[in-house]
Amino acid sequence: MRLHLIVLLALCGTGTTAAALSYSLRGNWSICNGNGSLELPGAVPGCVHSALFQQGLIQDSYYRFNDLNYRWISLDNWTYSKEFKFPFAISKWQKVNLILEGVDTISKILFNEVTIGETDNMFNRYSFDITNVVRDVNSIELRFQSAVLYAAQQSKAHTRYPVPPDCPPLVQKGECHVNFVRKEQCSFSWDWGPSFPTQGIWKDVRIEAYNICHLNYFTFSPIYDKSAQEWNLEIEATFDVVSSKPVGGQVIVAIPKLQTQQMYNIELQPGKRIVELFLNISKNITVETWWPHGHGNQTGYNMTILFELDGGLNIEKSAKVYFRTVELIEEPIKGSPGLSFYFKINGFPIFLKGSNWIPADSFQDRVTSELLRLLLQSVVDANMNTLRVWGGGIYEQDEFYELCDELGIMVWQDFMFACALYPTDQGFLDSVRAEVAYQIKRLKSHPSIIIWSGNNENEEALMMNWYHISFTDRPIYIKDYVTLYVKNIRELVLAGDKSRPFITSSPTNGAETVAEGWVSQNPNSNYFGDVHFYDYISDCWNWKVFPKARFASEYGYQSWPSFSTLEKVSSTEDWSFSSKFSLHRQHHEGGNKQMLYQAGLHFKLPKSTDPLRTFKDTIYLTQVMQAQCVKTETEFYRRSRSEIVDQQGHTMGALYWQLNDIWQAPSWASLADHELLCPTNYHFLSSLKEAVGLCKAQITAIISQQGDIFVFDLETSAVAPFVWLDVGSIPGRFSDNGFLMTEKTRTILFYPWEPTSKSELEQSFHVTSLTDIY
Ligand code: BMA
Repeated sequence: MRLHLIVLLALCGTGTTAAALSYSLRGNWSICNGNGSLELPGAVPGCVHSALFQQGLIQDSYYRFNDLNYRWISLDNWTYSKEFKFPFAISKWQKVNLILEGVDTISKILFNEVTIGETDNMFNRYSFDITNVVRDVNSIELRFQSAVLYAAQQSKAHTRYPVPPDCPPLVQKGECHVNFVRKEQCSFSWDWGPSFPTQGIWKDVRIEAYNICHLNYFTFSPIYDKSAQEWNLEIEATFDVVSSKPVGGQVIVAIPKLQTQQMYNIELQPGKRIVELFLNISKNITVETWWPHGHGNQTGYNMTILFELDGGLNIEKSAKVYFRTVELIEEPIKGSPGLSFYFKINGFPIFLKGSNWIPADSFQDRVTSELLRLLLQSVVDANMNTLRVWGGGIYEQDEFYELCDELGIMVWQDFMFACALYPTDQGFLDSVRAEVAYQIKRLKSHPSIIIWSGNNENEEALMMNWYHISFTDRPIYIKDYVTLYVKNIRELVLAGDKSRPFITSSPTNGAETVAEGWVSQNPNSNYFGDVHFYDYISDCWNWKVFPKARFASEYGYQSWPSFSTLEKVSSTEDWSFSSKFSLHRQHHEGGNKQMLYQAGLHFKLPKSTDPLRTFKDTIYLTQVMQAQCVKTETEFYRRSRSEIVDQQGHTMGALYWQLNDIWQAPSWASLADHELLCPTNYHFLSSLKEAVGLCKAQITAIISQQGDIFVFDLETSAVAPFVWLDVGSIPGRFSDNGFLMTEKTRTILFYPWEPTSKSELEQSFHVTSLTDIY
């Protein structure tokens, strides 16, 4: 048996006994369903769906209609259990805690058959004191309740007034009352995603045992003192002191590259204790600041903190510290009413260009480090500098933010509330408060996060009356809104993190929203704050339809994913635009029609005699349409940076909806592969459906290999608009794609994400251009 045991750095200098140990409970657990008819092994971290799949008890959940076929999984109540031996003599430990970094979501926890606690929030970290129940041989059980059933119960119990929406639109085929449970909101379905409200232990689980005292957390914030022109570091360490007497000692903080070392004397009284340290970096030392991608380096400094405490107890921690300032500037603009809304990083105004991030999979155990790295590397390769972690998903894993720090990606971090009103009864608020306090602590040391935002679109939902609330009832909901986002979340942010701004919602009017009592008459105003803008009816080639807003934090158009992506989750009878499958996967009302309508404004719609050809061509055309629309709109926002026209403009951010997909279905997701900092542009003299003289282009490619990169030497027999290169399911990135080929030859590079060969690429290679349809 492999012993998952880490003796922490806290060692007694003289004796042989460790002062703290961490024993991992990751790995194999047993899982069983409510009536005991199904028993199977399951991995932790993991979830029920993944366990069932790994045991061959279900197919791929994303295959065809399996989101509906497997609804029973989320409606059942599952139990996770494990037996294990405690590796050391229990009597040696003053305190033993069970630590759960993430439980999804509603569970009762039994340790040696004693109930030790409950969980109701997948975004919270739980610590339960098991000192009095732990034995040499132990059993642990997490009895889950279906989050769907729990949400229904909670909503039913909320009798004073309804908290809408009750259910998602029918087209989403989702579950109801997600706003009553602190779980990934899109796991009950979204307009681009399936309903898989799974259950499980989705993060680390371990036992921590210690004597004397234990360091629970350690966070830090670099703060720039403008008047003194120097950097300081505010460090906070939270201890659990189990010794009956005060514990004294010294702390030594060192950042060698900044020639900084400081020593502090501390004395910790018994109980939960917070130590606050203030480290000054001499202004004679040059501190290199952290910059967003494209604006400078992402310099970070290694820091160590050593606590030398009574009884020879030494605790050492290390971290990377980055120095940067961020300001949200809301000031009058000459020639335009309202206020600006832009970010200054290290004192410099920066245009935020990027996209919106959603969870990368319905089942987080499938989101690997490699996947995160590939996606985030693609973000910087495409010259973006910002991602918004959208409020309907999850607070991402640590690695996501570490990569954003490293790559220079600024993060707009929503709190996880989206497109709904929320209850504010005490139980709900307590759970949210614990979640928010924990997430601030976990995330605040990351320089990449430049703003906290209270929610996604809830101010708009309330003020634009999405849920048809009568005028007389509205004050109840406004009160709830202010209670949740202002009196609780904002208050916790202000107390816990002074190093970045907070806004209550997105979209919001910023300072104007505050002035109007935290809810604006029109949160989507072009004169204040940020806007979300969607218009599927107007012609997207006409830039006049776009808002000249201060900041566009969401906008976009749907497309279908490539045929090679769909092929894996469908069967032959699904391969037409009007198939049951094509309707089923579309979760946005009227989405398929809207795409064809928008494409039809400028392109001839495919009508081959071969139905499969028509399907593939239609998919291709929706992608061309999406690329053109997003390009036109993005370029409009970039242009609006330096203009005030009709009293509107000075746009300082464009984040399109959305970067990534959760499953293989139509959505707003796209990732453009372009290495140039600005686009090579062209002007079409007419819509392409009216173009004359286009003839079928025969495009060939000679593929060669140069190290890890593959070179595609293309040759065309005619002018070819929107040349799309496809290598099927081989993951990787082309240096350019979807381009206009006016020259006879062109060289494109392919960067594979996994090892592949020239012959594999040759076999999978497929090229399409608009002339194939015409
Ligand atoms: C906005 C987002 C998402 C949604 C998208 C597309 O409302 O915040 O809720 O998926 O538009 O409809």
